[in-house]
Amino acid sequence: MKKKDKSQHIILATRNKNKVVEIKKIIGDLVSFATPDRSLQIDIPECGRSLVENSYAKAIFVYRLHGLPTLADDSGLFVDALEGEPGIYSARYGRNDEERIARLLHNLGDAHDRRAAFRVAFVYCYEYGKYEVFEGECTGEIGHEPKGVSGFGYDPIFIPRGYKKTFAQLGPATKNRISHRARALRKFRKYLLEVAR
Ligand code: ITT
Repeated sequence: MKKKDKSQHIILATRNKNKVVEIKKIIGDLVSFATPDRSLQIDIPECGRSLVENSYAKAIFVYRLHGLPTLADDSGLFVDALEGEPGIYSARYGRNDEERIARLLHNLGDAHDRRAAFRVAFVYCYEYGKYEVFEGECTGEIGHEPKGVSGFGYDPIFIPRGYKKTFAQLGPATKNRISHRARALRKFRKYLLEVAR
């Protein structure tokens, strides 16, 4: 069982700088990540029917550009009372975070059932046609108004289970321990340590 050579870069197929920060924070001690501008300028269509399909599309697209091991992340917030919305459409729910949050709170109204889950699917493409999937989930509920300034996206309205504050109030140390992304990346870490060379 060999630890992955830290001098070998893994390309991160995302244009979301906040994701890059979180991923590096959670697993950056094990591998080095690169995010070349060339790939980030290309808008990869998310037309899959699941997080895994979208993540796979991003990973394979960027792998084809660089021919280097590539990790992609597709994530979303699934709200029970909205039948899973915005789900895989989380990024397209509005033009910016403010609009997306406002739309979600409007659609949810004063619903009593505010249960929700952040989900993520990472696809790691390490050779042409060869890939692994790592999924993570963090359950919780939707607050009544945005609170906190840390993190990104829907963090100001998501209260993880077992807590009374939103991800945006709890801050990066807590989020990066319990989040959907942290859970999935722990599986990726295990894979790199035990399986990958
Ligand atoms: P890439 O496709 O370039 O990776 P993106 O921001 O478009 O970046 P997604 O397609 O995965 O990412 O869309 C996910 C949406 O869910 C987007 O609006 C994010 O802000 C939001 N999101 C994902 N992870 C989140 C997290 O940990 N906290 C809050 N919001 C999150």
